[in-house]
Amino acid sequence: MAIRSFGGSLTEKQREFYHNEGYLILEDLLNEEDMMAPKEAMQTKVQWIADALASAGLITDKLEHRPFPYRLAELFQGLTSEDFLQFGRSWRDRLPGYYHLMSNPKIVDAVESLIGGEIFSNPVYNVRPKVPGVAAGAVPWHQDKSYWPDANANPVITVWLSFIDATLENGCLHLKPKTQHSKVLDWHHEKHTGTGYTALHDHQLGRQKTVALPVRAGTAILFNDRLLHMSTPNLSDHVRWSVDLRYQPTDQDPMPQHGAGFLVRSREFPDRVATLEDWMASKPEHGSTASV
Ligand SMILES: O=C(O)CCC(=O)C(=O)O
Repeated sequence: MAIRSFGGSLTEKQREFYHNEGYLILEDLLNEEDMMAPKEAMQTKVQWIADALASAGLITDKLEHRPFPYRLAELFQGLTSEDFLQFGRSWRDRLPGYYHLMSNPKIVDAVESLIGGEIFSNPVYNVRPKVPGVAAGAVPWHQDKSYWPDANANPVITVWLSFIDATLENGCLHLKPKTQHSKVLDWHHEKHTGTGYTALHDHQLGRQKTVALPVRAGTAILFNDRLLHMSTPNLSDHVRWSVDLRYQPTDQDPMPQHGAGFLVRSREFPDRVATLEDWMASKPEHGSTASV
């Protein structure tokens, strides 16, 4: 099948790989400067958590001087998974650093190559602090589509980004190439992590081989929302920080039941692209009065 050609930053070969395999790795897509604002947002949240743990009498030292990969892990040493989960297994705070990440032209240019220049940033994004010892860090086999089965949005592209080196030890992403054409499989909610992830049984996974994807910090992994994927537990002494973002064409279901997404690029109506202020106010477009 001929693959429709759009602009953007991907080569023909990369687009072909994505369409054939269902995923694509963009090594070192982001540099330190690109990662600075989102990391600041993550650190803001870690500070809120440290303050909350101290106020609750669960810790006495907020570990303010510990480095980014270690601080959150060490704050929860000796505490329980429930203590951790009260802050959410993944985060979606309206902090400016996340808008800057979602709007980063390096990311949006790559997405444009796959879906064209009218791009909506889907409300479902997750900042994932995978903390050692917290069962919810390991994500069971699933298709992202199981989280929005009724949404008339296709394609939805996940852009998964590592903020520290993701390794086999700290629980990198694993996926099954070429499974993107499968139907949405019957999923269930797992019961052992405390978060009710959507999950598939082993017998539903088919014969396609599993590929583990250890990647350096700053790398992006793009994949389709029907592709089977999972991640393993964090067996290291630090947090495996990642963010997964999602994008789709603007003529698709914006999924307001999941929150407010925003117009991140429009070649046709560039003035309507949501500004930081719009996003902070949950406005999907600039100048629009609609709020979701
Ligand atoms: O980051 C992980 O460990 C899992 C990510 C994932 O399942 C997703 O982005 O859909």
